[in-house]
Amino acid sequence: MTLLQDISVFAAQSIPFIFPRVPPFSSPSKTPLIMDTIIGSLESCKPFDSDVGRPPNTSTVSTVHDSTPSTFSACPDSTLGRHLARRLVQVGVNDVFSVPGDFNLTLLDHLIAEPGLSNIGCCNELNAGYAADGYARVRGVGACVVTFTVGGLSVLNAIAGAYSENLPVICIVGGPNTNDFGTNRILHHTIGLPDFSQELQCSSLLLVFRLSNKLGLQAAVKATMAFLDKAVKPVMVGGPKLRVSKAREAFIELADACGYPIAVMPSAKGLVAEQHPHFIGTYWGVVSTPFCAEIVESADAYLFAGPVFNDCISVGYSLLLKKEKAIIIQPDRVVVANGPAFGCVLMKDFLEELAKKVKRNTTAFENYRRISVPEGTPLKCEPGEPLRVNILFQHIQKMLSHDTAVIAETGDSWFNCQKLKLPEGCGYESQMQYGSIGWSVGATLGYAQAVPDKRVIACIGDGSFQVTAQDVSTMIRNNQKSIIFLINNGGYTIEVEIHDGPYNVIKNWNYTGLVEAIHNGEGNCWTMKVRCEEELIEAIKIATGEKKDCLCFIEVICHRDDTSKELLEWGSRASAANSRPPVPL
Ligand SMILES: Cc1ncc(C[n+]2csc(CCOP(=O)(O)OP(=O)(O)O)c2C)c(N)n1
Ligand SMILES: [Mg+2]
Repeated sequence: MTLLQDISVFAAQSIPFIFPRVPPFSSPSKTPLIMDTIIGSLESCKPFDSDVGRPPNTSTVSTVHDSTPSTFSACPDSTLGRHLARRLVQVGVNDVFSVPGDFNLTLLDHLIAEPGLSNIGCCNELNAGYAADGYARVRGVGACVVTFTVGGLSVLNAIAGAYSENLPVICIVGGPNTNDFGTNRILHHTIGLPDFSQELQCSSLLLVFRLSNKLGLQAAVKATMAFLDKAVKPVMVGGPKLRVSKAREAFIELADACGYPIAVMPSAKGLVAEQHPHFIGTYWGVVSTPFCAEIVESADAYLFAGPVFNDCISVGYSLLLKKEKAIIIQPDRVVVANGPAFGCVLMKDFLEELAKKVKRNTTAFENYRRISVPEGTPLKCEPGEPLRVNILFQHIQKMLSHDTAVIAETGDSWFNCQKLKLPEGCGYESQMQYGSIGWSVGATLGYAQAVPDKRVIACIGDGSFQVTAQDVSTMIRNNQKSIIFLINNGGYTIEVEIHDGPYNVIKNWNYTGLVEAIHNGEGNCWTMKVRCEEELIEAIKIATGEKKDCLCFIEVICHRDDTSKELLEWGSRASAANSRPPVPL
């Protein structure tokens, strides 16, 4: 009992550490590089306390406002927890994803007492973090609450993922009682060292207030115009940093004004409306939408807004792009044709200014229209024939509308979902920069919580699902009605196509059985196993008909080698890049 009381006092006094974004990881050392012009190329303490196990100094342990800054003590019942709860609502958070622990329990009391804030208890911290990530993608901000160290370190992978995709996720981690700092006391949930500084370091805030430098902006626009006006067949490509730059509309404004064809990088799918009359698909080298790479790579000027050319998106560094032909626009910087770079220029301002002045040039789009041919006849399975992945996605395509959103997990789902044509207003999310398998389960939970009116359609491989499956429970508990397509191909197929070995085979689970066990008769959940096209049609009919208000889990059984053509192509190139001989020391 004493222990419990002590713990509750600790929790009452815990000052949560908040880190809207984890601080930047140390930047890679700047090794001199050989000058290269190919984009995405290879080169490129208080006094020591000697009393063993002595209770904390009880004279200073009392109520929350004893330990809160003076700004909070003006009102006798103000607490840091209450303040946090209000601020969360004010910034747009109505649901916090949490796992309770003795360092955050009292904080949770404050959060649940706040009108407009709901606590969504998750099965583990990793999923709580992924859920906050999914929530932030639609709401602009998401939040999770976890306990000290055991929770904080578990959630870290999700926070790193959100950081890598520039998503504002607020992670509140219960911390030790302020009386314990610098005392050399050893607390539970630590690795047995009296050093709490790791999480403190993570709590340092990164506040950057930015405005474009007017002269820099004008100079950047002038240099870009001079370059683009000379071009014969320029194109535009949207990258993932369009989101953090809040420049999606400005990108379309420019597209409307200039008449260039517009493509997106795979990591930016969903950020640019695909119904735009000049939209030509996803650009990622040899695995692009048909006729898209041909137009982009043959252009004499390409404007990339917010690109990230990592190894995966550059398809093992095989893009045929030249820096001298590129305008690269980053959130606060513009580089023109590998020449002048203009700092302190915000992407949104730059695109808006350029839209006002750019000359219209539809040559590349007309070329695209001339060379592209319509897609072939739709595929059909023979009666009872094992279901093929191509057919599965043909049916998923028909489910998409303004009222749906697609969540694509790492794996072959990346490639299959990439080919879906998004109707107006249909959401699309994937985690292509960080690519941590299991992300989609938490992200589906968070996304659906953020936009209850949309039906989330999640495409998740069996290997990924095994990482984070538990939080289907939280979806059911919160009456969510997402549709999960669990693609059971018996293993890590994407890895198979890069480099195969026995480690890519996983234990087969009875996935519908697992979800039924989680469901356990409480809440609305419906499951079905599907082996052929007829069963798939039936499953989709039920999921979108009589079970439309239900969490629907459809396990699709596919052949281990049934992959998208794009994965095969991408896998060979990723493999070639991975198997380069080591650099001699
Ligand atoms: C946390 C984490 N661990 C390991 C990996 C490496 N990895 C990438 S994809 C993948 C397999 C995914 O398999 P599955 O979800 O079944 O998708 P499939 O390719 O079969 O469609 C693995 C293990 C990773 N990306 N993230
Ligand atoms: Mg698999």
